[in-house]
Amino acid sequence: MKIPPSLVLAALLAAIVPLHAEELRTFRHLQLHDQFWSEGANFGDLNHDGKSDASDPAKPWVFHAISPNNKYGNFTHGMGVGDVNGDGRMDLIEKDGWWEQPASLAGDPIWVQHKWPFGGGGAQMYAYDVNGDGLPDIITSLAAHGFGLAWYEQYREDGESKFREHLIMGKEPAENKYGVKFSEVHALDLVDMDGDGLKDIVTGKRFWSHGRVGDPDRNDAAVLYWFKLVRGADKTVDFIPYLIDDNSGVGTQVVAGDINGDGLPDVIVGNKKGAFIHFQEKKTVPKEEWKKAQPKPLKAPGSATANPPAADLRPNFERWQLALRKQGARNTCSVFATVGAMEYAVARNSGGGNEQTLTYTAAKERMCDLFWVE
Ligand SMILES: [Ca+2]
Ligand SMILES: [Ca+2]
Ligand SMILES: [Ca+2]
Ligand SMILES: [Ca+2]
Repeated sequence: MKIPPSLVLAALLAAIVPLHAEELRTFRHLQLHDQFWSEGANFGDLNHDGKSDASDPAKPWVFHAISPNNKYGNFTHGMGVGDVNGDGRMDLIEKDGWWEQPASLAGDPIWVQHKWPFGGGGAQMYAYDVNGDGLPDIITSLAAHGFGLAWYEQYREDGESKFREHLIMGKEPAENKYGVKFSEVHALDLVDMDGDGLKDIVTGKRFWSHGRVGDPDRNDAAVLYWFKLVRGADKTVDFIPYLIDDNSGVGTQVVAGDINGDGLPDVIVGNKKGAFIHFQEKKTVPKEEWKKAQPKPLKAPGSATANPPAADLRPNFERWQLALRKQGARNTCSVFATVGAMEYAVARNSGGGNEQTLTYTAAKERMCDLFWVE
């Protein structure tokens, strides 16, 4: 019997190749450029050809200068890509202003610089019409290693783009409507987190940017928030801070997107705390429970339930012949310490000595806790 050659080949292959072969996946390392330093990067279709400019990442990327060599540092903070003037061409945004993309990129022209101070150097910056008036505004953190988050409302004056700063969050809790503050605002994403059609800010604290030293409040909780953009009927804007987590924060980047395919944007973080995915979940709850979970605005100064304004008690202490002393790190004077001081003064003036009350005795020892700060 003559055996067909194809059968011979099949038998040979079966002997060589294991029956249950597995797929092995490997990855190629591709270096895009040999000179690139930055504390953050953005992708965008800068040359408006309809394709992301990283559409063929396998080929070396070509460097196009858009500015003179301004001796930017290796660790420059605050940069973004967005159409600032609304002409359909993507502009470059940085902490000192924005660079307007010219009509043609042929010959690599220098882009037109429009100087404007957008903080001291934050993280990823965005052009987005926050208040819905048709003009793109700028969203940025004010200091990657300090404090501050703001949006800059664009307005036009004699055809020029100008910007009005609206602080969302500062150094003190009172600078945010809801009392939120954190430092090291080193990464931002701008994503519609709740699907209401308005983009929201995702940001948080980059815990220990420089390790144990350097950055203010570096040991505070590594919080991660999304700030929900709400436009009021009266054209006002609110960013409601919803806490996502308090033990992860952000890195030099934070990315929000739907990771598990359920339609809800999730948040992914890598930093000195570790690597995290925060899956967004949605559930229907009774109205009371929902209300309880809402961030509460700080009480307005002067309202019936507001905290009393700070009082200067120095004239009283002078009258009671109590020495003024600096109180140390805290910049408030506790009511207990103040009452203790008054008891001390009363007891001394009535000849009761130093042992009249326990509080009074303690107060004498704790005098350094008292009074005022320059
Ligand atoms: Ca533009
Ligand atoms: Ca606007
Ligand atoms: Ca939204
Ligand atoms: Ca999801």
